[in-house]
Amino acid sequence: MALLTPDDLKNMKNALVRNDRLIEKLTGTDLKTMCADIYGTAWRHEKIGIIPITAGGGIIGRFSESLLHTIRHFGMEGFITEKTDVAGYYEAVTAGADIILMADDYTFAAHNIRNGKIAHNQICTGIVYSEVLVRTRDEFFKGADSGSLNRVLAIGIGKVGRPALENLIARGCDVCVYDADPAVLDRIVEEFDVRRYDPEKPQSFLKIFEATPCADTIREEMLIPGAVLSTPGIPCAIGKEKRVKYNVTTVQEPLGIGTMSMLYQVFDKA
Ligand code: NAD
Ligand code: 2YH
Repeated sequence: MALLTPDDLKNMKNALVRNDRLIEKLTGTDLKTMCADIYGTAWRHEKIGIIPITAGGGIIGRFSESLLHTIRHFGMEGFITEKTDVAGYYEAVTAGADIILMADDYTFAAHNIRNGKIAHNQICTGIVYSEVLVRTRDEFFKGADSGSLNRVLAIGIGKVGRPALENLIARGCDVCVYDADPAVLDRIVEEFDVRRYDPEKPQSFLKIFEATPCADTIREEMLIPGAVLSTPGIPCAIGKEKRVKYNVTTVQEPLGIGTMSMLYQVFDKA
């Protein structure tokens, strides 16, 4: 299980602003509007309680603070409990929290204690990053071959990649999959109507989704110049040199985009 580190979060404030603007440029709507549209929900001034959790690897520096920053950046109300764990849960509920955010080493959950809805970070992250590709407007890819616009390469079909893949298929994309684990790849091509990416017979793409814990997973031959890469994977799947050489637009941020997706999943219907 890849745990976030304080270092992963040190530039998240800038990254959140940059990525929100980028999402608007690509899709025509900002992150908040996009999440509301994905889930058909709306924020109705629910108060969000963030509980630091000491279990397992313990408190991660900047984690709760980054969640609070995300909430406030998007104009919502929230607080971090002074106490941790069960005492923090009691504090959050008695202080009037409608939604609880908390994470241990395995699960980062949002629980709306008014309507009972619960969201999982890995699922919601996969959904929102894959939706960025689905919603990127064709005009963004000036002069591109129209056959490439619906094709997506999905790399890393784990706990984030799988819900992303399911969403891409449900949204009508023609998906090619790659995972470094041959057993995962075999299972996925058997289960879903998708093609396997064969590194021996490279293909190039305008739209790439990536969710692995490895750097540099995007090979040059996978890229059509001007491609959009939507990747929650940490560290980033592409280095600066390749990004510049192929003019790749990269959506990547370590925590806030997935958190917004979780919150909108647990809000009430619009
Ligand atoms: P996971 O372990 O469940 O899945 C990762 C998948 O990637 C596995 O199937 C693995 O075989 C595959 N893989 C590993 N190395 C590869 C490589 N070099 N090439 C191709 N495939 C490779 O992990 P996960 O929970 O799905 O998380 C994936 C990444 O997303 C992690 O880096 C995690 O920290 C990150 N993440 C980010 C956010 C965010 O908000 N940005 C949220 C959740 C997870
Ligand atoms: O980073 C994690 C895990 N990988 C689960 C999240 C899935 N993307 N957990 C964060 C732990 C936070 C810590 N317990 C705290 O500071 O409260």
